[in-house]
Amino acid sequence: MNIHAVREQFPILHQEVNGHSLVYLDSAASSQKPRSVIDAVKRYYELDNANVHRGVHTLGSRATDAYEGARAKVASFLNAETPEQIIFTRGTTTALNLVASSYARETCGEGDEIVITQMEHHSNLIPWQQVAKATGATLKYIPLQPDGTITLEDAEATITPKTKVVAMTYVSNVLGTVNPIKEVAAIAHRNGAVMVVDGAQSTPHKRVDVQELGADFYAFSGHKMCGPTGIGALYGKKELLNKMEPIEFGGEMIDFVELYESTWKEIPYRFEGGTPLIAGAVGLGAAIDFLESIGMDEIDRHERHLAAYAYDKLSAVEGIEIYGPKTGRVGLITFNLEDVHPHDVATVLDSKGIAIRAGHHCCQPLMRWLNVSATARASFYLYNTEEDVDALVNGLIQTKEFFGHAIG
Ligand code: 7TS
Repeated sequence: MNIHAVREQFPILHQEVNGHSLVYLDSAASSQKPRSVIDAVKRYYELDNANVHRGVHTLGSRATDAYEGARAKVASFLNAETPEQIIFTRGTTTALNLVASSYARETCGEGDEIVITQMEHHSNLIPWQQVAKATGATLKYIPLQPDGTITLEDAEATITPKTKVVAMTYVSNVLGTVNPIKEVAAIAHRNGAVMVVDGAQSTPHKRVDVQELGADFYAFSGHKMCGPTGIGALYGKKELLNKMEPIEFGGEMIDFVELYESTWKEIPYRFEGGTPLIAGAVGLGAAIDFLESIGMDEIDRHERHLAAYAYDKLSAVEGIEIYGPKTGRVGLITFNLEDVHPHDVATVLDSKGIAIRAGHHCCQPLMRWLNVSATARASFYLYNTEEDVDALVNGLIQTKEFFGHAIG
């Protein structure tokens, strides 16, 4: 991978912020977009724009082909069995809520169990709380080890024949750990439960094969993987999707509408009521082409190298605490500096053109488990370099000095 050629393709990276060259280390929140994605969206609006699945006119056919072409690209990217198992959504949050509201509310009842972990993003936690409240099912947590990982023994002990749903993130957006989804899915299936995978932080960074993982449902967001905001998808096993009722009703998702009854289209259309984000899907398709042109294994390798480099360099900063295990992590590092609030860390770094995230990262239960109210987080993507990490480390040393003097 030629990092300079990659960086050339991201126009936004070549600017100064607060008088310094931008160092963007917040891709876990949202990634930047390459020229090819920006151009695909622009080209769509300039040449092909029309509504989909409707008219017979040429632009309508082109827009439909572009939209359905993007669905086929997503299916192939995830190794889904067929494109109709890909439902376009606004992103991971909407996709997980669809599974919770449509599948889980119908499937769970009093005495049943839903199993998750304490490292889940709120998007893969609150929907299950709500299902548990509405159905009388019990929400159970696979405990975390001191380093934030889970063990298969604990998964075996928590998942029982009463479990109907196991929902877990593939990659933690705070700890950077990769969960053993394939093994947990096997335990879920042995107990008759479905496996729901939050792929928000895995899909951008590593090769994903939903069939090999044993995922019954898999959710992800386009904006974290070089695509536009407002588009993502839910993959589901065909027999499960076919049984599910839509949760949004209106145009485009129906077969026949009578005065008091209606029937639904087949999957995926019954879950895509209303005019979809066509340009977003086109942009997502272009993002997949872009990522595949570099290679997911190559991206994974680059980020692991950066994460290891950053872990070593950051560990040498006095007074830093890094959360999560040293090895087996993807390209993000969550930390705190002794005696400096993470928001102050992020503010000082921003004044030097370095963008990181500070806060609870939509993981309040995990923050509580870590015994902190907030942390700082630097996250890397294919366009980041060792120089970016060096800038971060220097920025942190200066932050410490600045606050050290302020306190002293
Ligand atoms: N699941 C995980 C693991 C995530 O990291 C995120 C977003 C979501 C779900 C929700 O994705 P959305 O696209 O529907 O919003 N995580 C982050 C983050 O870590 N910082 O900002 C957003």
